[in-house]
Formats: sequence, C-alpha cells, structure tokens
Amino acid sequence: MTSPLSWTQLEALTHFQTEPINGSTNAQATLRLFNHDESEVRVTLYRDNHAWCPYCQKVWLWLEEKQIPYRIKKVTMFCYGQKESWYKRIVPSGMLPALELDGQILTESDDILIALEKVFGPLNQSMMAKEVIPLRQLERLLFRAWCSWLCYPTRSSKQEQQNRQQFIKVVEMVEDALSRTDGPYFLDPFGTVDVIFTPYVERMNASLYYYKGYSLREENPHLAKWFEAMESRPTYRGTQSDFHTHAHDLPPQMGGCYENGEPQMLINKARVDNGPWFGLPDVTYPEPETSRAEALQRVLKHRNNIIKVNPMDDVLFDQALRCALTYMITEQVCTPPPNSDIGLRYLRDRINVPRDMSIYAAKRLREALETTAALVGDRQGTPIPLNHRRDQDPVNFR
Ligand SMILES: N[C@@H](CCC(=O)N[C@@H](CS)C(=O)NCC(=O)O)C(=O)O
Repeated sequence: MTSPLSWTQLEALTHFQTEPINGSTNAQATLRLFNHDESEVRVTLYRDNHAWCPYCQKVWLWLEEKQIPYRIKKVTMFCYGQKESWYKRIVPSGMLPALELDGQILTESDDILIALEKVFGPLNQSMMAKEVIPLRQLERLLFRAWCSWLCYPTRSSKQEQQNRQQFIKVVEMVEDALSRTDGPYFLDPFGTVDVIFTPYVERMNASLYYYKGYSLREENPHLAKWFEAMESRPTYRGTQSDFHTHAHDLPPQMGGCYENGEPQMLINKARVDNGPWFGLPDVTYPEPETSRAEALQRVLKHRNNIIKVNPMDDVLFDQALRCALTYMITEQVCTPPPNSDIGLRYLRDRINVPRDMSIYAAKRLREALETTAALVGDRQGTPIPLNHRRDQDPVNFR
C-alpha cells in the first residue's frame, strides 16, 4: 500500500512527447504540415471538437493519407454544446465537416473529397471511377441496414431478428466485395473506398457489440482482415476510436440506439462499461510500450479542468486522481479517500478516444481508475446522458 505521488513526482515519471504538426496522425493538432512550409497550406478542415463526427473522420483520413498540409478548426456539435457563431457565419446550417480550399468553402463530405482530388489527385482511386461508385453505394446500403437495426425500437423479437438478418445480408455483400481482391482492402491498392467505409464500419463494430451482442469484426473474416490492415496504418490509428467512446457518443447523434437485451449483449455492455477493456475487439494491434506514459501525460496536461468538472470535492478528487495515476504508473496499490469511487468512475466514463488519448492509453487509464475506485466502493458516477452530451461541453475544458 502506497500513498499518492505528488503532481511534481508524477510529472517526473512521464517523458511522453508527440510531434502534433509533423508527426503521426493525432486528434490534438490544429495544424498539419507533413514537413512542408506553413506558407504552402491551402486547406482548412472544420471538424467536430470531440472527433465524433463520422463524415469528418472521412475527410480527415483522406488528408492524412495524402499528406496534404492543412489547418484544423474545431467546432462544437449541437448534441454537446452551442455551435460557435463564427462557424454559423461560414456554414449557416452548422453542419460538419466543411473545408476551405483556396478560400472557397465546401460542405458535404463526398463533394469535399471530389474537390480535393481535382486539386491534389485521387487517393489511389477516384471517387468517380467505375469500380468505386458501386462500392460507395454499398457503403450507403450497409449504413441504412445498420440504422434500421440499431436506431429504431422493435415491437417484437421477430422484427429484431428480421433487422439483424437484413443487416447481415448486406454484410455478406461487403464480405464478398472484400474477397474479390488479393489484398485486405476493397480495391488494390488501399484507397478512397477504404477511407469511405472506415467511419461507419468502426461505429458499427462498436455499437452492435454493445447494443446487440453482435461482433462484426470477429464474425466476418474479410472484415477482420480489413480492420487489421487498417490498423497497420498510422493514419487510421490516429483517428481510431474505441468501443466505450462510440457506445456513448452515438445515441445523441443517431437519435437513439436500442439494446436488444439478449444475454450476449448484456455481457458485452457490462464489459465495455466496467472493463476489463483489454481484449475487446475494438483494437488488435499490440499495445505500445508508451501507453501508460501517454495517459499520464495527457491527464497532467488537463488536470485542472478534469478536477474542475468532476462532481466530487476538488481537494478529495485531486488526491483520488493522484492515487489512480500512481497505481497506473508504479503498479503500487494506492487507496483513495473514502467515497471517491463516484468521482473516479465519473472520469472513467468520460475518457474519449482519440480526442483525449490513443486507444491503449485510454484502456490503461480506465483500468487504473476502476481498480482504484473499487478499493473504496462500487457506486457508479452520474449516468452518461442518452439524448445529449452536454457533460462534454468543450467550453468547460478550455
Ligand atoms: N451528408 C453530409 C452529412 C454531414 C452530417 O450529417 N454532419 C453531422 C455530424 S456527423 C452534423 O454536422 N450535424 C450537426 C451537429 O451535430 O452539430 C456529409 O456527408 O458531409
């Protein structure tokens, strides 16, 4: 049993550093240069502050793959706060993403990609190529089948089964499309089509696991290979989210996600919410050695806000948080103050990937918070709201 390290002692235990501007893909950067000069920047991407918006991820990934120098301006989504008035002057509907290219504002993610490829060339395949169009249509078909299953309440288990079958039928078409190439991607080589499928396939994998007990990635061999190949790309790793983040960012964005209450679903849900988080099929590449140091560094950077927004008393939560971090980094058990289980689990439930840190860093931090909380109690934090996420309003974190 150890006592919590001080903030200064904790600071001495991490040397984790990133290079947001020229280093690998990350959610924190507001400028990406890929070793170009800043004067060469022609593009600004307007994307959502928390990296929740799937259409933003599509454009983000494309720019990262093509290594186009660009600026990033982060905007609040309606579901978690108030839309910035400067953004509404540029895009009156407030919709995301938007892109400024040589001073011209573009909206609609597909139109943005079409405009970008006219200027910078396609990402291996053109959006309008004859082999690309049917795959783009297949992505929309899959999206609709997913929505029909996930986002509407069902009146009977028969209807639930029909929706499931309908989705699986489209997944089989996706498996078939993936089987037509020698490599793991939709076309050879990797390209636009993979970028287009990425945001929603990632969200399907997370949400169906959590709300329906269905593991897209584990039940479909071609999709499994596709995910694995995507995860070999630093661009994808930098934009990749995890099951916990999506399970709780989707309901307010989709207007509801409906659980089916089946035994496997209940098991999956409990695991995503309470751990263990290691081994979930949201990631399969090996954990980097730096995950604990990264988590620690990210908490240190934002500790004042993290403490401020926590429902628990600031002084007590400061101590509880240092206990969890001490345990995470030294593996020495550190008992937090009585009643701090609620505050620790509140934070555990609000770590966001990739906004706050990478997928493995988040698993380490959640695990440390849960283990520390469990030493003093089994109470949960304030429940995560379902129809909005104003608990995540970025104004409280600035
Ligand atoms: N068809 C559009 C869809 C864009 C869209 O639906 N954006 C959502 C977020 S994913 C949005 O901006 N909603 C407003 C908000 O949530 O603030 C596209 O492809 O860009």
